[in-house]
Amino acid sequence: MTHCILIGAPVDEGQRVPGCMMGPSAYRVAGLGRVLESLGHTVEDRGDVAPAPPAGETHPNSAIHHLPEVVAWTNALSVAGRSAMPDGMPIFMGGDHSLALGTVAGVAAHAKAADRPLFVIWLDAHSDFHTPETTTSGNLHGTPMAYAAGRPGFAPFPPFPAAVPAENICMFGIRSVDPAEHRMLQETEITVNDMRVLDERGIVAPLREFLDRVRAANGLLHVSLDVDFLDPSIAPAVGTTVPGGATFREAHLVCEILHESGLVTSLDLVELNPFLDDRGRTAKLMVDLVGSMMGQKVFDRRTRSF
Ligand code: 6HN
Ligand code: MN
Ligand code: MN
Ligand code: MN
Repeated sequence: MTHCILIGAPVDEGQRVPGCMMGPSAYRVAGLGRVLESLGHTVEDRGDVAPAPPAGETHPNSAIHHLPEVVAWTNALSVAGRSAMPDGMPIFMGGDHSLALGTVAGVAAHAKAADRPLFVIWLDAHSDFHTPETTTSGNLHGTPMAYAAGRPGFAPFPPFPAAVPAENICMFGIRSVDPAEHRMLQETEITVNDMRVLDERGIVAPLREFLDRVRAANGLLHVSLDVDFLDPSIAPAVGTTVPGGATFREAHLVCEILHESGLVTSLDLVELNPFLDDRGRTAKLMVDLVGSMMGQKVFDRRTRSF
């Protein structure tokens, strides 16, 4: 039994398709709390985080938009994440992926204080490995993984509390990487399980290899689940669809194996844009995936939602 702490992060400023701010409401409507309770967990909804007023930071890269807003979210979510960690498992309901600038920072601050290594699994079509200096879209949702890995070039963001070592980062489902991200990733030891790797090896072996490392190190494990990890045919409600994503069963299998591992200590649900959804289908699928990650079994669908 886990104490699940729902934290709404209605962040919309890290990209340009309005609607992600409705994500936390969609997860509540789709029954995220009810599904977790039906699986025997306790649920505490801490409501939506409210950032401080933006402070007016600027950056020489003129492509960047909403920098002060995203910095304010980063500070507020870092505090919310750090303070939730000792109490249970925070589930951050996004909100676009720029929220992970804050959530991973908060979790990393907790890990440092607890003297435990932090591991991150990034389930996404994208590597999100830009820095504010390299982004050409100016959309800061393309940067959180680089921030957590301790890449330079993140001023005026607060210094990342304790960089996550490259060996502790594993990406899954990748199929859209910009040239600058590719160059920077090649300088690191980050494991990039792109769709080609998953086509060839399947999900199970690469995931178990990573989870074995987490277990051996007695690590904390942060899961960042971007809706566009999923194939757009099953998850249309996202502004950055990329064909060739994870299937329904591949995604559930990842979540089921994560559950079996017993290692997950925090979770981001990001990029859901309910305005683009088809009768709540994507929101319901995301809730069902959290169910699998928290113990729902194929032959025990007490809370099957569709
Ligand atoms: N996401 N690499 C592209 C960009 O604009 O930097 C896409 C980023 C997508 C962000 O997946 O959260
Ligand atoms: Mn705006
Ligand atoms: Mn992402
Ligand atoms: Mn993505």
